[in-house]
Amino acid sequence: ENNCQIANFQVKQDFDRTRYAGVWYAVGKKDPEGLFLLDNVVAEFKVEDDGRMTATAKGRVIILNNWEMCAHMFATFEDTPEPAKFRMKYWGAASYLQTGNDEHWVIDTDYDNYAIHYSCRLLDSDGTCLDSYSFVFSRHPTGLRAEDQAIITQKKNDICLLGKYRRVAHNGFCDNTADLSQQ
Ligand code: AZE
Repeated sequence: ENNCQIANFQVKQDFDRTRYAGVWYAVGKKDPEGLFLLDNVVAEFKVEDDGRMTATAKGRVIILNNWEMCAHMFATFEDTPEPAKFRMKYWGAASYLQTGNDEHWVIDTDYDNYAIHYSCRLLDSDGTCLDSYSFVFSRHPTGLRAEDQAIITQKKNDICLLGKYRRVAHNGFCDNTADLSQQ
């Protein structure tokens, strides 16, 4: 039973951050209000020596005055009592990029092929979300495997965002900057 109250959204059970680590290509996204990553979004998650999760991400953005650039972002994750739910503090390599403190929920992943993430920025008084974003990630830059597509469609429906996603293009726009793994 799901009435779109985010407290009822199921997240990945027994989430394993070590298996989640590594490079993920965004292949689909649902945008929040305001400025956001446009396309060419690639994230790399790590588990630090102290066990905390961190990430870097790149993606094409258009900032003030129609300036198109590749945003290079950093994030640290604060654990919560639920292993698949984090608070993500993030900031840009350049000061004119976005900073924030967002939820980061791993709705589902098989670790080897797909993941779907969810973030609610603004909760309504009835427990539904007024401003959310979500990424569908793949280990493969070419997209999801056919066998994973049905799972992702079901999960989009479960988080009340079915039909709200768009495909994320990868055309090399962010490929010429420093390797993500060196950050
Ligand atoms: C996410 C997961 C990996 C780490 C980070 C992520 C989100 C980044 C943004 C960046 C926005 C930048 C903008 C710049 C002008 C979820 C991919 C940091 C939301 C809008």
